[in-house]
Amino acid sequence: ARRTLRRDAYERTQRRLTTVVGAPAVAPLAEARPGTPHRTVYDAGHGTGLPGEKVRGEGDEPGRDATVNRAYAGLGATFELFLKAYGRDSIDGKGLPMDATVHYDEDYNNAFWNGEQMVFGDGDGEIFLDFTLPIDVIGHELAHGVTQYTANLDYFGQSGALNESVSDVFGALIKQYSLGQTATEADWLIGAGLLAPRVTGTALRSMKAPGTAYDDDVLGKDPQPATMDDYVRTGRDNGGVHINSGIPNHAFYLAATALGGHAWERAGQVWYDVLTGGELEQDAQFTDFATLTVKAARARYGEGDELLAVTKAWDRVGVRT
Ligand code: ASN
Ligand code: ZN
Repeated sequence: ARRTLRRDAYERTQRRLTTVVGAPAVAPLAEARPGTPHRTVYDAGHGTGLPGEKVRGEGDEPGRDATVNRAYAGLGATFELFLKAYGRDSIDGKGLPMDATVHYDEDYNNAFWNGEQMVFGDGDGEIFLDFTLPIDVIGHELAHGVTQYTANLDYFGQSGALNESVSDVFGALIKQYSLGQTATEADWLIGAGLLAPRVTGTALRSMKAPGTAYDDDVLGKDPQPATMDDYVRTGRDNGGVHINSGIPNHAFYLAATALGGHAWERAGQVWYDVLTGGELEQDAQFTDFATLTVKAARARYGEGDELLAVTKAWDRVGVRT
């Protein structure tokens, strides 16, 4: 019964969050010099007031709180990938200051982008640990900000699953970039190290093998499909945005590993071009996104390996291009 209660509370949180994630942005004024991050980390002290007390600003030395230091480093790694790989200056492309609040609420089992800033819970220690532990989770939440300022994909159904997938793609790339990993060296997991020891699983999601990240009494089985054959029709989770994201996630994994080398360079560039190119509609479906990746691969790299890898990847997950 306790487990059921905990799971219900978790799902209520998830439902509440999805409304928060869709909130419109109010952009703070940019203060950083072009090409440098402007990070601020706040501590909510286990309350829900945002942003909380400022505990580390840009250029400040690390303090005693490892959660604060991880959030600061994760914001920096995200800023660096977008700048060095794609020439993008922060979340909005115009040097937007990056704010994060840690120690949000008590036993809070999530992290989210609220339209303006990052928020991280500490986890309850029974299902989840501290949400700043996986750098790809930090990257995932910040990538929601990038999507909001670019394609602004509607957070429902297939466009919502694309919104989720784009966050997983760039989250994974931020981890790979910060570790200097190639596509074949990477684990392609989202949230490795986040599950509490008693949970049977490796991560929140797997881009390599969607549906295999966990299988557990409390969390249930990872519901993600890898291909359109297993597409899940549901009204929950905004129409399965965290579920069907497995399909575009797996397509990216297939394209990136077929190409080899650093996934942020060619596969990542193609996905970035689609996200920011102005042709992706807010209500885009999988096939719309897939078609644009083919177009973007051809535009940037011509009739070569990139075009072939991208086309084959979508074909293998059953999405028409
Ligand atoms: N951490 C979740 C996400 O970024 C929050 C949510 O359920 N919307 O997708
Ligand atoms: Zn997300």
